Amino acid sequence: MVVNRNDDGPPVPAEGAGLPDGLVLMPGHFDAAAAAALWREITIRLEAAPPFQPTMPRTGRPFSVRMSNCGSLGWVSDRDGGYRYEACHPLTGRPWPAMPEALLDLWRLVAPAAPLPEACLVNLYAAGSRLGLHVDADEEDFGQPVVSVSLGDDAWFRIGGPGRRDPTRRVLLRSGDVLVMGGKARRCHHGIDRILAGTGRIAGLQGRCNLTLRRVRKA
Ligand code: MD6
Ligand code: FE
Repeated sequence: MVVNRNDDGPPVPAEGAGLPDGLVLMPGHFDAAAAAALWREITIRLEAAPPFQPTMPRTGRPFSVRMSNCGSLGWVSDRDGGYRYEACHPLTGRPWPAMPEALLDLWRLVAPAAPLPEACLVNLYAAGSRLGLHVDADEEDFGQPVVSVSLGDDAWFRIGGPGRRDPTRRVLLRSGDVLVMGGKARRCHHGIDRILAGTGRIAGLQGRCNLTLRRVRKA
């Protein structure tokens, strides 16, 4: 994994030590003020597109994470339709709110060659929420990275390999951190083991919010 402490330009890929190539962590890319400003942008959008609780395909089991989206496409899941991208909110039927400009700027910085993302998935974690190991696999274009921003409480992120049983390692994600999964890391299993409740310092954010930017359709 590359740990990028220099925010002057796009992250430079390098050989990782035990973590997949193409995984880049930019600790504190958003400072406290920028993280708080980004959260305010998200709260405005959550009023128009309220968080919903997705359910697993087939079983209908609810996720412990609540979700919403910004952008022209949003990730949704329910028992009958499964994992997919939709242009409208499943409950309101309205189009998703626009992507915050700060997130488009982030994408241009870390993925300057990539077409702009259509989707920003907003994941909201309460104290006991977790997200099981998964691969982001509902996009047409695996050639583009997934870029994530963490806000609020710290969380233990787990990442393995392309195989479900590959060995895993954990990485602490803190408020303001940016994590990029490109290259080989794009197809690696990952999830959230645990939220460290009460560690966040953003006004009006209890728990953790994670934003994942994805290019969904082939350009
Ligand atoms: C989370 N993140 O941090 C969950 N996926 O709450 C993800 O599932 C994720 O952080 C793809 C790329 C980066 C991520
Ligand atoms: Fe993911």
